[in-house]
Amino acid sequence: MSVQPKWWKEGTIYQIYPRSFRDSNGDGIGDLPGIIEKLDYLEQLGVDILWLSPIFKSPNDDNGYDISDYRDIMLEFGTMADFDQLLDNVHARGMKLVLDLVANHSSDEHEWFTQSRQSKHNPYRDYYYWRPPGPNGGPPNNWKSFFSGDAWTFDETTGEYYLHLFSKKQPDLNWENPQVRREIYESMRFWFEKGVDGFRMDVITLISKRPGLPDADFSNFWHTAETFYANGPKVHEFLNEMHNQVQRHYDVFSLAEGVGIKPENALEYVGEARRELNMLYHFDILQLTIPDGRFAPPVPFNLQLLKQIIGDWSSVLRNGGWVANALGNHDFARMVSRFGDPQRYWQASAKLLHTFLATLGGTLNLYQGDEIGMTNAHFAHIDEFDDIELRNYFREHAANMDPEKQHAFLLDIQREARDHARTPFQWSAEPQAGFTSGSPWLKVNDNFPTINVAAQEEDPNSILNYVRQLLRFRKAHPLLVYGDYELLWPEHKQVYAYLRTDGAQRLRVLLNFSGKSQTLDARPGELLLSNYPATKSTLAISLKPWEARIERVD
Ligand code: TEU
Ligand code: CA
Repeated sequence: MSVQPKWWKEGTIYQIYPRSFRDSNGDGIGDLPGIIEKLDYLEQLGVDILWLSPIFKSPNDDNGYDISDYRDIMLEFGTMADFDQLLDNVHARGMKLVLDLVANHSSDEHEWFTQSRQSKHNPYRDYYYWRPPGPNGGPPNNWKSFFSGDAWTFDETTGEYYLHLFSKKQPDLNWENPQVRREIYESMRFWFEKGVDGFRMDVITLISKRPGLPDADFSNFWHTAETFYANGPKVHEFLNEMHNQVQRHYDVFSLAEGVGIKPENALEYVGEARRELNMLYHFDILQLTIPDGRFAPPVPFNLQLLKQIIGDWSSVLRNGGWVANALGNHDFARMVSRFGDPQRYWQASAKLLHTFLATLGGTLNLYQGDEIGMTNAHFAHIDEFDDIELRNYFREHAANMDPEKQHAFLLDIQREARDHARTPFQWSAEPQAGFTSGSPWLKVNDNFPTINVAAQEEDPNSILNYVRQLLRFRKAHPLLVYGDYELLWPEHKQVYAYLRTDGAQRLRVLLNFSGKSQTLDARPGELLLSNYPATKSTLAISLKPWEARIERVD
């Protein structure tokens, strides 16, 4: 591999959703001192880079993805002194800290917007997209929001509409305005000067809108989001300017949330020569079972499609691009519930999914709680949900249904709800899973007495200890980061097998994505790691249900 080694390629990223990680002061909301309390745990897990979902001042309409001050800490999470202590403690351990830059939109409570909405001549007016009503007096065009309804809200004060691709409390920033870009770059410098090691960039592919804001076809929202909202005509101009003005002056990295980025256009964003962003995570696997969005009918898990996706993305790595591999984050239901078998093979399937992630080329990106196999929760009533995306969708579609229909509708749409990933981290079997001494902002999953860190800490066969072993193994085998990838038994419907090689060593990964034993017509290799106890080698490879094996082969 001609790839240039980098710390952000070899390091394992661990995403923390601070609101749900650990509450240190009993108000039921996770906070920065809570993260400091758990740095020993994170260091022992073996992760290298902590990505925190937004910690900036916010009214929390979308739990921090609506920023009202880009240079101050959210009240609920603590103070700037807490942040400085967290950053120092993380660096003292040789770990890195990455923040979440939400620059496509701000909060409507940001001073820029409170100014902007005051008058058409306010100096901040053009920080946002304001337009007069359309010919019929309604919104200026037919754009829809990710969070249901129109992407425009009418503002009485100046008799115009403002654009918000997400909630109405998340007005889109006008990146065509050089002053907006300067403000964002200044905010980035503020954190880089403090020593922050990079940014995950929220929906960064949406910052350039189609000129004239023309109508679009919204018959399939997610398709329109990926092909019309994303990858606008100036997105690369803006990102190149951001790189030249800010990023290139620091030893930092940028991780794009790659809405609309495919293997075909990935190198435009993350090709090293492009001097734009360093890596991206894509939605091809995250949306594998929900290709039309989380509330549309799901499609069955398709292993052949997963093999195809990994193959396509491995070409990006081969051609000088870089990706972060994730099976979950704060926007998706729990990976073991989505892609594993939490009922019959919870432990084996969780370990298999981690083995898959840890043996892929690119940067490994874990999400809090997946290392102990946290699962989806059960929500019985709409009031138990926090997420604005689901609550808006429910209100838009079910408000007038009779209670019985409403209940059925809620059971249906909660399958892929984002709240599943946001239930408090399960530390122990103590009240509220040891997350808080108060009452948690979101309910704790009922299974916390059995699924928690304390229960797994001393169990050598736990998911937690397997993940620790996996991360050590990955660190000891850089070919898993930089090596070549070759698919084996491509047609097999239940087994995903591939080679990772660097010309010296050849590691074969065997993953039985099924609840049935499978055999492969090949001699077993030298077993290095498995989620089952080693068995005596036979003439053929036999894989137990959800068995994952890493072997050395000649
Ligand atoms: O997510 C963008 C995005 O596409 C996700 O919101 C998700 O795919 C969506 O729920 C559509 O199904 C980013 C953040 O990760 C997310 O938490 C924010 O809600 C969103 O942007 C707005 O900032
Ligand atoms: Ca707290």
